[in-house]
Amino acid sequence: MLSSQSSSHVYGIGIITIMVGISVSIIFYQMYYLPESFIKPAVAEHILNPIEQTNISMIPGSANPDQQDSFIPKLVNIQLGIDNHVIWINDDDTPHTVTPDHSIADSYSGPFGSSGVIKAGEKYEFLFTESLEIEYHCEPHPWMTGTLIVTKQRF
Ligand SMILES: [Cu+2]
Repeated sequence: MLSSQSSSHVYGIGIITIMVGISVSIIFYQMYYLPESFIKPAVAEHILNPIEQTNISMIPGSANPDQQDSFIPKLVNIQLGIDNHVIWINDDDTPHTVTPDHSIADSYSGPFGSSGVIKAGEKYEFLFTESLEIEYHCEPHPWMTGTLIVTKQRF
């Protein structure tokens, strides 16, 4: 008699635990998984992991307005799935920024542009996942300019 009572008690706790577990899973799914899947569009694997990266250097002396070159290369054509992972490297001894002339965002990677200055020796990187054209500059040195043209892969 005693043992059957205690076993039904254990059984009850088991049911409650499962119910709570299911509720928590549903809440977690709705709060975290669903909004995430709505925000992030599905991007093809070859675009998320391109075969090459594009390097753009901020060359020494870029802070000097008399210098012709700053972002090298200045105009870059990028192909999605080939070289759409772009890295700016500050090879100068002065902090610079990568700032779009007009604010622009990639629907997967978010707003484009360095969040603050890129110090000497540091870098800023961005993964492009859709076709767009960006003109950008350096905030403290507006004569430093560059252009990116991102297009779909050409066969
Ligand atoms: Cu600068």
